[in-house]
Amino acid sequence: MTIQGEYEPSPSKWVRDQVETYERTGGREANTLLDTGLPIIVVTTLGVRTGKVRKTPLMKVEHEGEYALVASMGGAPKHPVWYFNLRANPDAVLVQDGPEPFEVTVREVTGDERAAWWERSVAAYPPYADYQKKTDRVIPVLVASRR
Ligand code: F42
Repeated sequence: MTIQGEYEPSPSKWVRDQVETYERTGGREANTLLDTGLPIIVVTTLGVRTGKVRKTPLMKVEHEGEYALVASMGGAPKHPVWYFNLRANPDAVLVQDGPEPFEVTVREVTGDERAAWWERSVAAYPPYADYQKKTDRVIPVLVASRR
């Protein structure tokens, strides 16, 4: 399963290396955030300006077969760029959680639905709560569902 476009690896070396190892081993290696032991997924998006294929590791927040994608970027003041890629191209997205990527459709959640997913996100990765305290922006939560 692919998305049409040229793959442009992340400019950040640790992120690029994580994606490379995760893909090469079908998720058997590089499947946690650094040494936290907490699982990650790899999300493929299409660049909103370049049309290039981008691959972004995110924490795994799974519930009944759907996944939350939390645009936290460590509580930085700005949204990560992949968030805009997803908003612009919500149907050109893959999630890899194990050996093979699969197609998903992505939507941003709000209100009670966001609150429920936020609770699940913090349960999966408690530092998200600290990231929200660090920043004035409301951290976007998107939900990826299999197509
Ligand atoms: N980030 C999170 O926000 N949430 C997480 O849960 C999370 C978990 C995580 C786990 C493991 C890990 O290795 C990394 C993790 N990260 C997490 C970090 C995440 O993988 C991203 O590195 C981070 O969120 C920053 O995302 P970013 O998309 O802002 O990345 C920047 C550095 C980047 O790649 N920039 C590219 C560049 O060349 O500078 C551009 C990428 C791009 O998509 N460009 C678009 C295009 O059209 O191609 C648009 C460009 C534009 O300017 O409009």
